[in-house]
Amino acid sequence: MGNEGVTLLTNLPARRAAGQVVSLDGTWRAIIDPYQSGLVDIMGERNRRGYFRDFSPRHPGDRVEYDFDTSLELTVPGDWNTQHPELLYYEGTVWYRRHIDVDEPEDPSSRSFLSFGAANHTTRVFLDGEELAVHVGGFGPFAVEVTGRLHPGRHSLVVMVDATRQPDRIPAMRSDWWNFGGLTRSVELVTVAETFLRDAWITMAPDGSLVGGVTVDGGDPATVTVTLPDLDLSTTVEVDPDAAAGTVTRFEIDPGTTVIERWHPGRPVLTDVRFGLTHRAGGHVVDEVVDQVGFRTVTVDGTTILVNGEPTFLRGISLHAEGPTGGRRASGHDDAATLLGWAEDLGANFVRLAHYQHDEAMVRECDRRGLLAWCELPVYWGIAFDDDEVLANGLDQADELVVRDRSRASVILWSAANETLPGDDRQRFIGTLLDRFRSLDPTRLVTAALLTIPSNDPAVHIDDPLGDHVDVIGVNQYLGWYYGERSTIADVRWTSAFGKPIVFSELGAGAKAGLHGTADEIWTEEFQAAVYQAQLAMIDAQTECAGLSPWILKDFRTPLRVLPGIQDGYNRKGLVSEEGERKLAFDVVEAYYRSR
Ligand code: GCB
Repeated sequence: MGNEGVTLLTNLPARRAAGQVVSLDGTWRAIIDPYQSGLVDIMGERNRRGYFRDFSPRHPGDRVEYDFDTSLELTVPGDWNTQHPELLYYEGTVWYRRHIDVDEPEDPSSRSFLSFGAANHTTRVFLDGEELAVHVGGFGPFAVEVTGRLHPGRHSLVVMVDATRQPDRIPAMRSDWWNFGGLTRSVELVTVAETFLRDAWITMAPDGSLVGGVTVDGGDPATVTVTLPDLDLSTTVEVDPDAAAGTVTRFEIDPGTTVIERWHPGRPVLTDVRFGLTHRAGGHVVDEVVDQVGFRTVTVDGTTILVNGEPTFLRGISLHAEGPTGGRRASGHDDAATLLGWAEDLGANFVRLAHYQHDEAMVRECDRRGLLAWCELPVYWGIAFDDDEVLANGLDQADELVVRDRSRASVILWSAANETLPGDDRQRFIGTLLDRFRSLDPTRLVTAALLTIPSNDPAVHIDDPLGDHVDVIGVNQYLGWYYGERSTIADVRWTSAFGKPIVFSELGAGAKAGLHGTADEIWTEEFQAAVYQAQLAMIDAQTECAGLSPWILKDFRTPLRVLPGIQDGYNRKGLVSEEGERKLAFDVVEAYYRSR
């Protein structure tokens, strides 16, 4: 099953003027439907009185067995699991409904789109009973065109969200995180001109030139002017009127003698960029995208990562998209600011946004704070690598991620996968995703987190063939926790067959906040701190290591962790608890980062 009726629109809504965006966040009505009877009747056909029709029993004779008006309330954005106790473990279908009230007739020279930040996992969008789109993928943004449909009056927007885990999805059947269902990110109605900028981006190439692209949607031949007012730089892009819909027109700006103050980790510099679209015949700007961007280069030299030409050791931390408290899906600026504030307190200059596409607010906040970021697709344990439809969905997810975030200076790494087992199908599948990253954005580095389970030999040599395809080798290793004695960690030496930077994308140990004892008692804060001490000393001695992103900033909800009294449904490898209490290991990592 693939996407239908969705448009890749990245300039919505964060880059649009306030007057163009109407928030549809807030309270929606919801019906829980584990059997999908709101969609399909007992004959297996599309249910003619299905929930998407938004009927309700208005008269005593009405044979309608549902009523959104008196059903459950859910807040959008938000996962459904943590909003009502009976939904905590629910992974089926929920129907969402809200009204859109329109006062004015639509301007015939404008177009409108419903923009979804993310909905987990498979979503059907219905307006006034008509199905407009299907979207597959729980973390990517998508938009649905509703031009010509919003005449004055009240409209019914119904969204069916199905969070069922399936073997032919990305992610698939098992993951070490909670399968939070629902409209987990904001929903907005965005109005644009008839011919408009579907996409507009700019970034710095390794040679210091500025490169980017524009995608114009609409029939009119167009010219796009890209302006950086603070730098006094601009260029004009002629868009081929005969190009197929969705064609990207690339441009390059040679800064010449202009000195561009660089965005740098810890010293972020952002500047305005404006993309103005005019009709080829001339005249005024009919559509405009405004963004705030930073410019920096990212390259590798042997096993070293260079940012702006300077060797940069990645003092990182991994994060799930879970709110700072309450074990719920994170969304929006405030969550991003709190989580990234903790990363800064740790002395980090880098975050691994695991294991799927995070909220756009995260990377925007990384830009503002000067934190480097690793962005990742949910290609995680047990993916059906031999299924071409799954790969097609992986490519769609890659497009959504890169097209949304390729203007963000903070983003230096696109990661295609986490812990996948070597094999021909996997090599082809992940290789195709990595190639897609490179063609969408040749300016950044690509990576994947490899699974390593060292033997007793202290010399660990990484030769996973995926190493050939990436620029940076991510290594997940749990010495001192899942395997290996803590006392022998110091002797371990890591090399690879590829002469590329190694980043320890995971390492760590579990501890229950507030549980104290000796360093030999598992689950105590002392045990976790001791593993970190041994790991950090070992990592400090490596010659091919370009950084680390320990697992993980905060304890997070997962059905895999069931030990009563200790885990209680949480992975306890956080440096802080699920309520934000710091563990001893936080201080150990902080001391190391402050000294590097
Ligand atoms: C891993 C996975 C991560 C898990 C972690 C753990 O290797 O990549 O998703 O949560 O280990 O805690 O076992």
